[in-house]
Amino acid sequence: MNAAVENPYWMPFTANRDFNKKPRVISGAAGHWYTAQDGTKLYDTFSGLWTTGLGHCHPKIVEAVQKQVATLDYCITFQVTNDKALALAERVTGMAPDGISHCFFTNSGSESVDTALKIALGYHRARGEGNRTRLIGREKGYHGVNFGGMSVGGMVPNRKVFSPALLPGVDHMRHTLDIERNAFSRGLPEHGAELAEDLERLCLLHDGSNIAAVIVEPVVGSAGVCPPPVGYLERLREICDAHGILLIFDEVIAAFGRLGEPFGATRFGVTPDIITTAKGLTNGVIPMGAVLVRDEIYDAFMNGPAHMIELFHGYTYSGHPVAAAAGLATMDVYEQEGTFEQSRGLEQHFEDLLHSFKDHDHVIDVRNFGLMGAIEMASRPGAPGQRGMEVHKRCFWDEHMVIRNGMDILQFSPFLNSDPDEMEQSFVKLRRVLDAVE
Ligand code: PXG
Ligand code: PLP
Repeated sequence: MNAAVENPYWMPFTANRDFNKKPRVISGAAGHWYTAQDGTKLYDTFSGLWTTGLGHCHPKIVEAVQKQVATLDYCITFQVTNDKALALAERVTGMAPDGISHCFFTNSGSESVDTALKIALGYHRARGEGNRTRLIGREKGYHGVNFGGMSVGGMVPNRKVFSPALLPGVDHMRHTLDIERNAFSRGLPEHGAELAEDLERLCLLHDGSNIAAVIVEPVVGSAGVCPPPVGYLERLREICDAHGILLIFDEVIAAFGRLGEPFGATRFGVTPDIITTAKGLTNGVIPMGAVLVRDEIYDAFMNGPAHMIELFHGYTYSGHPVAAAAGLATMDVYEQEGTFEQSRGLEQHFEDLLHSFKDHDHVIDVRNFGLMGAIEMASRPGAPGQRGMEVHKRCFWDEHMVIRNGMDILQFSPFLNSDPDEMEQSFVKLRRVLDAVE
């Protein structure tokens, strides 16, 4: 097939023309391995797309989904709900920090973020502070691709084309990646807590009373795994408290075991006002997201005539019963198999394997926290991203391994229940590839 002409699928975040020259197509999976269309088994180093921490086709989740789809396939989601959505809301808020006991369902991380921003604006207005409209994000932040998330996000290529259409009234703090001072930090970098003062400066500039919310990923994911400097998140929380600003943790990647805890918030001991999630909520099996909010936020909306809708927001598929059944089965497995503890137990091994690349000629930094890791390679002069793409393709074709690269940064999201030897083998394969590429 001449895929460049014939492939009708416009693939997301993909170099379509390059892909079409030699398509990489998966048609099956089990546990920690994908099966390509030609039958080749490929090791998955990225748990899907940070999604599938329990491995692929987990029998308990498969069973729950099969049963649900034959019992209640869909149910109107407005003014009526289904038993699975109710049960999942109870389950997820039960794992959250104290004081967070309501959640709103979405279908993705992008929808969770836009929902969170809308809730933040609605909350302030409901309390008579409708002037609090400014939103603060951070350079290198990834908050999905919808207009709100893109506006607070800080990934240049995602914003460039849409720049004139982004939300007004948004500012960005500086990012915290500082390779000069923090290269090859194991875990949280030592330097950079002072960058949280950017928020204080924005409060001075606009007056804090005009700022609605600040959104950050507790550990930056997409932009190449940047753990927060020691003390940084704590300081953001203090500044938000001092100015009445809502703190949103975007935990689309961090939640549900990736940091060895139910949430990044619980791992760091810093409680935000809103937590956005998706991915690990259903092990990636059915698309679903959830936005968790502090009780004061929910309560602020519960005014006015009781027969009236309090929040004019919702998706056709909010709380979809099949997604919720997948979510419930996922939570069951996390609990029954002790997944979060298992994830925590793998951290040291993962860190050691990543940092064994410290002395490789191509490598300029290694970063990790929890089961999130990145190896940053130097870019080829005049061709940023080319070396990373070549590593990705060689891993696929030569080593039968799916790895994720963001330009020249290789990202790793091992299974929460990885086999330590398999994990090690994946880095042996990676080393062969790094040695082979120029
Ligand atoms: N927030 C965060 C923190 C994310 O990581 C989203 C929002 C958007 O979620 P949806 O479900 O709308 O994609 C994400 C998604 C990567 C990569 O290579 C990560 C994501 C998406 C695409 C690529 O790290 N995370
Ligand atoms: N566009 C149209 C014409 C619709 O009718 C709807 C939902 O009813 C949407 C967009 C939004 O779709 P969803 O609720 O799946 O986000």
